[in-house]
Amino acid sequence: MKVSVFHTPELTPATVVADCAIAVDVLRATSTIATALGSGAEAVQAFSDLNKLMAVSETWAPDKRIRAGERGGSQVEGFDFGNSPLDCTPERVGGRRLFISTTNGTRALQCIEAAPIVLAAALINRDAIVQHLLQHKPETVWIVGSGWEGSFSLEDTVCAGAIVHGLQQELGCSLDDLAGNDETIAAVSLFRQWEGDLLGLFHHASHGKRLLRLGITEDLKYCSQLDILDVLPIQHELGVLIKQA
Ligand code: 3SL
Repeated sequence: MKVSVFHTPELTPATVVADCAIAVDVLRATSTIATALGSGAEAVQAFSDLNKLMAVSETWAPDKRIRAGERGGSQVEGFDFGNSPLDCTPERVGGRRLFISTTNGTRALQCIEAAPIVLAAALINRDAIVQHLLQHKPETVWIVGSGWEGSFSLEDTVCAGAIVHGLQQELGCSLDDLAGNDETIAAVSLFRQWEGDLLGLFHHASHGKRLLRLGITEDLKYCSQLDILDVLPIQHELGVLIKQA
């Protein structure tokens, strides 16, 4: 298995695909997706375009859908949710489809949607991702960070590092055996430096600071937790993720 990390969708190769591609948007889209599925959402359908989300979700009965829309960290007017994982309680999302569009996370998912296996990872479900990779052993794995409007983000990179670190520990191999590019080595180094204080790292991250300015502190705490959710969000049809049983 060779794992390559790409910091943003823009840096991800467009002409080839990996056997397994993993989108990461720790703050907050993939944390929200994993939480919604863990709370019993029927599925999560991701859109980069808000109008398209509206049109497709309109074909669903109102009591079977939740519309989540975020731009710039804030909830889009007219949507049921913004992008807070803490909104995704079993009472609110259970048995419903979550239609979601966010600034960067849903674009990352879209950029890898052609891969044979597409997963959504965050720190909260890191071990579920590691266990899936150990079980299926895809030859090539890409971990694609969402970043922020084309720029590198600390929180997605540390999550990529956490996944590779977890794999390396389970396989007992060297990092060189696993790493498909230099970014992978850098991501693991970042994780090893900060694994004891992931919330502290979020306070240095530009998007962490953006959310804190908006008063979104509880989400940061929640998203900084490692391995608290045994949920594997996997693409079932184009743009639609379900929880793998
Ligand atoms: O960029 C994204 O996709 C988001 O997850 C941003 S936010 O955390 O909802 O502000």
